[in-house]
Amino acid sequence: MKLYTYPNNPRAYKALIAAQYCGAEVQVPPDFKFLEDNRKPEFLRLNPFGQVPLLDLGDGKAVFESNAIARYILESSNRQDMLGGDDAVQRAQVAAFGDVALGRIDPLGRPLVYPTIFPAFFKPDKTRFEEALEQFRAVIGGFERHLTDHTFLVGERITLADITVSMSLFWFFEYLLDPELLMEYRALKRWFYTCIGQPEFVKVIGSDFKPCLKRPDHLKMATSTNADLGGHAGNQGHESSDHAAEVTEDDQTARKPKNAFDLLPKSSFNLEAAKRLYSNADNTREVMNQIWDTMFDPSGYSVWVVRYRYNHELSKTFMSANLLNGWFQRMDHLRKYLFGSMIVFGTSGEPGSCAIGGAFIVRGTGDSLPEPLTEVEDTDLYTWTKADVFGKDRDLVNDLFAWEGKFEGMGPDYDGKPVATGKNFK
Ligand SMILES: N[C@@H](CCC(=O)N[C@@H](CS)C(=O)NCC(=O)O)C(=O)O
Repeated sequence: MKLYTYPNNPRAYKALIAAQYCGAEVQVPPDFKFLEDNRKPEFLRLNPFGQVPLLDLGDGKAVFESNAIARYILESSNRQDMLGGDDAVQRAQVAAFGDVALGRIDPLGRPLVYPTIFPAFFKPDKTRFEEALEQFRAVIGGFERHLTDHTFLVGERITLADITVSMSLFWFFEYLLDPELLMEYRALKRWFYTCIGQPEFVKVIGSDFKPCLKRPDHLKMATSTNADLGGHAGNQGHESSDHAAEVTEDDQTARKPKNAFDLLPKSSFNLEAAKRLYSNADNTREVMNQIWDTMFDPSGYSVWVVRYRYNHELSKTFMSANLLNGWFQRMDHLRKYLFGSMIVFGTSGEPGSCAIGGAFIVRGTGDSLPEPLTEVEDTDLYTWTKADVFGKDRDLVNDLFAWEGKFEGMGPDYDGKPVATGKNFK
């Protein structure tokens, strides 16, 4: 099967992610020329609308429309479970969420994010932006409502609906939904990062998704009168498309901050040696004491106890572990500066039957977390409390690194819950 598309197209990602879930072979011809080849008669015979992505099955057969393509790939590989299985209601729900993605999210790309992604083709339009943002908030508000008490969109596992909707939202997360705007959509954010952290998604989109940290200036200007969005100070003079291109470049630079960890004074603590010692330990608690007493440098590093803020939503241990996997992948670039031990507590059951907590050694000693860490999307899904490993918190921190113990002081979310699994960030 051949998938015609231009590179990095989230609509094409739907098919490629679906293929990862069922092991289907999908080739993306690298020599396909978008806006040229899709206008040729032989392409129009396969898709009369001349659009990509298009799945070419050979022998003159093809499937067009991104949701239909992903559906076909799953269906033809017997992954009916990902289409809602035998349950007619779930099948309809999978289709319904896909329809919302195509009908209500995708059309808002043009006013809301295309001027940033394709500044040469789309000029920002302030009035249209305002209107579209209202419409967008109405749609994502619906998803937020649904996801507040659902882990995934349909049923208890990833389905085609999660693929189609997350990929429709992909560019919005990348170019529009900055942390300020996302404050109101925490469940949506949690769900989106859970989806893109799944190994099948990571194989297609990579593990270094760069979220929107700062809305491009021309969009800030457009929202500067919107009290709802916090009333950004107006920026003048960014209306022309030339400026839009400039702003986009500035924004790209802003998204790659210099690493504040590297600017800190040298420390005597060899974090990598501590990680090695820990990994080879027979008695973790003993080794942690050795690390604190003979290696640790409190003038260069700090220790934090970390608690998931939304334990009341967690009902499955494997999904909780997936949250950690996704988070760790997104923090991959910070391994040199951090050493963490996170635990999934509890057993699968009702919401709140699981909890996530752990401890991290972090480069830097300030009372707030260093910026490179706060820039990782998942960081604010957790509360971070500085721990005193030379006093009252040593036992708790040692328990958290050892994945066993009394865990005294973790709080009521954790009380009486057994350790289900542990994961290290090292
Ligand atoms: N609903 C369609 C939309 C496809 C679409 O808009 N494709 C764009 C590129 S992402 C395209 O081919 N545009 C060229 C054209 O319309 O001529 C889908 O999800 O597959």
